[in-house]
Amino acid sequence: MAKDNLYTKDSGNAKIQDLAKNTEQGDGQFLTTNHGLRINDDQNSLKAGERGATLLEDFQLREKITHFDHERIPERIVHARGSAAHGYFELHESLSKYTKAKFLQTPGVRTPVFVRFSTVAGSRGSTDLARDVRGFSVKFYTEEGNYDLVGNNMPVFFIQDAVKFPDLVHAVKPEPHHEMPQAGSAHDTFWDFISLMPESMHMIMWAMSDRAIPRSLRMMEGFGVHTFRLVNENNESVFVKFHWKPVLGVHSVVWDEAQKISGKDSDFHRRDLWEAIESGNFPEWNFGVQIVAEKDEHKFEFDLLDPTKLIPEELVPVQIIGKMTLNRNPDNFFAETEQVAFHPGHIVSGIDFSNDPLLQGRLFSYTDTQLSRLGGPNFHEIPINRPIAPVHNNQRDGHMRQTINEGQSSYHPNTIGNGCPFQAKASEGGFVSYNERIDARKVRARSQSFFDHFSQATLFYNSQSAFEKNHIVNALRFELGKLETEAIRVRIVGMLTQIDPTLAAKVAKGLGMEVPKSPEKPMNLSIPADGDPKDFQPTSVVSSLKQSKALSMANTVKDNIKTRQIAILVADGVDEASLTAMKQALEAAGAKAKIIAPHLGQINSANGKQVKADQSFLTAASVLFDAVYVPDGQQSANALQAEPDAINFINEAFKHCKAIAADGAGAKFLNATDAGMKALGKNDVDKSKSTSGVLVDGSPKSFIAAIAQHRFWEREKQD
Ligand code: HDE
Repeated sequence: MAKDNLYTKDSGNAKIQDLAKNTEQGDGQFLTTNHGLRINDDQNSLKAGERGATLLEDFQLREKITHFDHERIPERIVHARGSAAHGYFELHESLSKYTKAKFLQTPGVRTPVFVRFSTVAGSRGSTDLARDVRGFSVKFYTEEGNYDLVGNNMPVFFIQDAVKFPDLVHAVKPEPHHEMPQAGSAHDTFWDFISLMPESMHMIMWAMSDRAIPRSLRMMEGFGVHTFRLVNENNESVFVKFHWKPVLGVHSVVWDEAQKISGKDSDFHRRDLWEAIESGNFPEWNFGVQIVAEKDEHKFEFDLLDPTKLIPEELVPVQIIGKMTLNRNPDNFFAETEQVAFHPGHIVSGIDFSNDPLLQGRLFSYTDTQLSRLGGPNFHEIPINRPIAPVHNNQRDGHMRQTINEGQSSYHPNTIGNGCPFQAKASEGGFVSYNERIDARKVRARSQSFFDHFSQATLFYNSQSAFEKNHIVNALRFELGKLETEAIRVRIVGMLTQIDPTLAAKVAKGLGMEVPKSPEKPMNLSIPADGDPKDFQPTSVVSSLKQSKALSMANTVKDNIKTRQIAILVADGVDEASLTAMKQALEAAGAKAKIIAPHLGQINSANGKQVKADQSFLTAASVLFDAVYVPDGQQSANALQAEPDAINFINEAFKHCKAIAADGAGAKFLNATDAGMKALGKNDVDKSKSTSGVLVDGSPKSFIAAIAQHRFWEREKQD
């Protein structure tokens, strides 16, 4: 492929398809063995007579079963459960002032990407709705090689040093003696570890917030987490943090809902991503950077190298420089989503690492893990991992080598191969590490500037709206409530006092315990054998910034209902006009409306027209929808009133603070539900503009405005 074609407007994933794919389609083809022999009978094994034993000679059977026996590869140690999609990144603002990375130079240029989202703790088949951090990995197939931005949906991490990662992961994974619980942090080993790691407290605030239970993978932020470096043509460097901001806003479900979704549809996020792309609703994120000049490295109250800290947007604004769009689902889950191998060390000239000790450790781990997961050193040759930039080097052989290297020389320097492949000068795109000055002693130690473990946890908590704070309190009560060891609860509540005394008091109240008067100093438990305890105490820093708007989801985008799933509850006798008017209005606004009825098939409307049910009450559930509408039609309303599942549908939608609308007799049915009694009985339904999110005037306009609000948290009991 001509190099100059790569960066035209219409370049994109078609190019990846050409270069990296090795597809197989059986359409119109004969069935064959792996060696190309046409198969005549794939229904019966070869036997000594119709009722006789199977013959060892049956090479066809043996090949098929052998391949099947080896179909599984080790799942990822962490981030095993994932979903992915193809797309492109389009640059809007040149970053040439800061970086020489080619894909960040020219506005309008599109770079193909493959993006994998994941949960961390669960196994491959675990639920999407676990309370967990989400991985947000982006592989940019740039002209200069693959660049992987392997981030999360939370901007900080639990630990400061890579050496603690195996401990953290062992603690959160199912407990080793009985392998429980799956994909959950609400158990003793996780909180035992956390109770001894005060540095985790900021991340714990994020993990206990609604960020850990996203409404959709398309509605999560993404963060590079670590501070990285950008390096320009003149070898000048700045520090940078990377951000992905979803165009649809950041939205979450509530914990009760998350647990129910896990039962009703444990593929909820995977399905949502897949269906959005299939229906042409391409997920989009704006890409932003926070730039810090090298001279400003030490001007903050925290250390830029500490991955338990974020840079508040009030201090350094996020500059949006481009947009990512996901527009194609993978063709094959295993070949692409499972075999993709990300690595923070896959970088391109113009981007470099900082000395964040967590990042430094990651630079070792990711190649190492692929060796056991993908079986050998040639995983870069798997189609999804192949760069679109040409690969030439003297690496040879190994398991499953695909490339047939020609020629006599496989070493450098050489004369036999005319010195090829040869090294590239920096001006030719050769990677040169940033020339950072280092003057240091070799020590096993942590910088004092990493010892503030609470100020940003407090900043995060104080930046939350009342309902978000409430959710954090409840999440902590839930998680700690599941513990069997009382002493762990005491230590955690002790640590919470250092974040916010009210938070600690509320959590303690829910657990039926006292806030400890003089909390244990947990760091004493994890100092080196001959360390001095006083050197390891968390230092007390009070953040000058009291609140940061960007940290609260209450301030997110709430201006549209695109891709929202709306349930319309109907039964025989429904008023067809009342149903159709709302359905059309919702769909015109970009939502997906589904008709739910007591049974599948056709429903007879009051005017005799038939309406097709999309789902029955058996297969549908309120937790799988964003809002619910009950159209007019007396007979339909009566039938729904006699249907416990329909009543439950409304009650759950109400409990989960969703918009509910009804028209005519539909409103009478609402009255029969607890939700309707509460909302309507209080008489707080203003016909044009409801603050409770329960609307009974059948107006599509008000319903659409209500759905766009995402949830009506005012309904929740505040503690
Ligand atoms: Fe990872 N991490 N990680 N991690 N990580 C892996 O690599 C590791 C960390 C992240 O969709 C593994 O291929 C260490 C932070 C994502 O395929 C493994 C440390 C962040 C994914 C690994 C960290 C991440 C991984 C497992 C501490 C956010 C999924 C399978 C030093 C910035 C990538 C694999 C995908 C996967 C190691 C910490 C993000 C074992 C040692 C911090 C999104 O190599």
